[in-house]
Amino acid sequence: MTEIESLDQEREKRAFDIPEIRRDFPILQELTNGKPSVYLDSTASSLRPEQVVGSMLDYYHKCNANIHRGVYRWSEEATFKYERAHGKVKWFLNARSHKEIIFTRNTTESINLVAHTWGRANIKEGDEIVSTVMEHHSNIVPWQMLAQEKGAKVRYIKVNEEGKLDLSNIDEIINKKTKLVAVTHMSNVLGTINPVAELAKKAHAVGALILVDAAQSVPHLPVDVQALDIDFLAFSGHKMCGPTGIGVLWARRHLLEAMPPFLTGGDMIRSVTLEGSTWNDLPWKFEAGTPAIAEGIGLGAAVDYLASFGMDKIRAHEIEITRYALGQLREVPDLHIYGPRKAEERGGVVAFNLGEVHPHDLATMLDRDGIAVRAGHHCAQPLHDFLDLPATTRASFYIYNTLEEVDKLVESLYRIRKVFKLA
Ligand code: C6P
Repeated sequence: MTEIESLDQEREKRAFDIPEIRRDFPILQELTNGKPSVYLDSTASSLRPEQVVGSMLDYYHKCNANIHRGVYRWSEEATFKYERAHGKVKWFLNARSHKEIIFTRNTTESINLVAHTWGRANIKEGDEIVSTVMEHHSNIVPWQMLAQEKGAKVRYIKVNEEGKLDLSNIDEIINKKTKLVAVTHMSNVLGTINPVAELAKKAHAVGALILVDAAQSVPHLPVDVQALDIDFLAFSGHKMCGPTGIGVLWARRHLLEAMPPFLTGGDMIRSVTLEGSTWNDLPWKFEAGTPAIAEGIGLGAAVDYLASFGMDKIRAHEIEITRYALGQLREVPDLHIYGPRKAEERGGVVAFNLGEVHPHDLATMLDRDGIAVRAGHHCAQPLHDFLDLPATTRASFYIYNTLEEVDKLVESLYRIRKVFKLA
């Protein structure tokens, strides 16, 4: 507990100085095709600072052992660090207890955990699950599978022309049959930030629960689960300067207590006899087998890293860079940008199309200039179908990106226009 309090003391002490931040990411010194690397794909996966990689190396170099098993010093130290990482995440989300913090592999596993445990126990024939057309596949497919199994129905909130949720018929969509609202906090394509607190009120008013896919919000905005008054929250470590292979499910404690376990075996039990088993305390009831120990410790270090600036400063930087990018990109002829007009209403994600140029060709040409973006449907095929688009090109920004990098993107797009004779 003292450790968690000391984290509180350390937070927001560091100035948001981009050249200094960039020094924490040695990979930014690597050249791409002989040019300085411009990494504009943090929505897919962020880069990781030395502080995070160092925390994992420390585990391997100084206390490499399994956790919750040994009574020797290395094992106790590893256990302490791994458990403390849960405490850091608890603090980061303003959760009520570290018992509400389950470490999973990623957002996808967190959502599947809820579908397989809470979902199977609570969704019945005729029930409705409400999602949206802007979801990532990982917040659609588990609900479709569950609905199929149970004879339930998945309904979708549409998006309007500006790429915001169309809430005009929300009281018809969220109704007495609704048992769960599963919605993304921030779209990974449009960048739209959804009114999660408002949707939580709507869900609760009809006796439903709300699950928030926070894969794109937790890395970029202050997220307070108590203020949002939600029930489940899922996110990944690798999009917030943490390692791959580690993610989080936060849920209200009483829900986790009532849910059956997901994976079963070692560490998640209190006792096992040949006749049956009982379950360990939270959060370990949901962390079966040897977990991703180094990655869990790395996630704790990522929380320390982001907290050292404060999420407000990170959000302010992203609004600035997104506003600048939207302004510059809107000047590029034939460029069509998707999502809300105002930077304040979206995250640092800008998806676009350049005339008839195929997004994969565009991304390949940008790579020649050292610029990394993603092209395709970004695991949001229903959204692209809804917008009648086969694919988009997507640039995304994080703490280490600069306005000069936006200029490089824009210059490169002008060059590509000429190659494709769009001028
Ligand atoms: N989106 C992207 O390039 P995982 O893969 O489980 O860590 O995260 C899944 C996920 C869930 N929800 C949203 C809103 C997401 O953006 C993602 C991951 C990446 O857009 C990789 S497909």
